Amino acid sequence: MPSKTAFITGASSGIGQAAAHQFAAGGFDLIISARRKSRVAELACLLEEQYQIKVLALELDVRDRSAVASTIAALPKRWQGIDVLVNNAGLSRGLVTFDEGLISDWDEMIDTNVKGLLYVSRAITPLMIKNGAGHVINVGSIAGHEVYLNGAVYCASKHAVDAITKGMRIDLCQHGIKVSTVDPGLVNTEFSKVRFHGDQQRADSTYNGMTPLAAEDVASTILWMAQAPAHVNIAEVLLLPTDQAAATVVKRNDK
Ligand code: NDP
Ligand code: 8X3
Repeated sequence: MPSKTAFITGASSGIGQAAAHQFAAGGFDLIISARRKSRVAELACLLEEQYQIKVLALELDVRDRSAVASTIAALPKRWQGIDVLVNNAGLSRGLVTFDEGLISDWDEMIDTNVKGLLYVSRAITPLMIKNGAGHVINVGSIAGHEVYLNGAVYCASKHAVDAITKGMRIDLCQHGIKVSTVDPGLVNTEFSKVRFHGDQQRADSTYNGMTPLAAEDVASTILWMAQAPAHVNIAEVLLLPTDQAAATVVKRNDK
């Protein structure tokens, strides 16, 4: 049986990188992308060697509309049969009240989490339609289910991902394309360091006294969704650490 191909955005770190490992172990050929080319290039070499699969590493800023369109249009024919798209690239910037929010942070979140996901999906779903099948798995968040203090714009961006997921599912159903979302709670990745503009101490304090999800926990869920039988769409998974009951309800063993 020919191998399947998965395209994973934001594969240079965290959930995307872990997903690349797990899809590779599952026998998928991979297109992996991120802005940090050296990281995805290194990962590609490692995965090809470890799992005897083919990996194409792309430098791609999902906010760059024309780069997204031209990069995907220029994919060699061999890479145009994309079975699974994991829209994972995303970030949070800042955790402050609305009146103190930096508009540059808001732009970055909306441009990446919402517009970037749209650009990539718009370029790849016509290829899936041409192939007569496909599966788009969006990485949403508990922040797409709830709004919490100081998180208005990040939460808005993930609420938008939720709406886009539902809309894509409705529009693409007629073409046999599955559209799903995995919505994690707290996951210990580079996410909090990015949110706090590089403040590692503040980032680490996010997980004080609790056990967060690991990137691998989310990655194995994404792979499970991708490997469901053709007639089954695992449409939505809310994935929380046992220590987390809601966005801001976290059991902590404070010293
Ligand atoms: P990381 O910061 O570890 O990884 C984020 C990835 O996104 C990196 O590979 C980064 O690559 C990529 N990325 C960011 N901006 C862009 C861009 N403009 N173009 C292309 N790639 C980009 O965080 P996570 O792994 O945690 O985050 C992955 C997804 O999971 C995000 O969508 C996030 O919102 C979501 N999520 C995270 C949770 C958490 O608690 N960690 C919980 C719920 C959801 P590079 O910088 O090299 O471009
Ligand atoms: C990331 C998890 O709780 O910081 O989406 O919104 S949270």
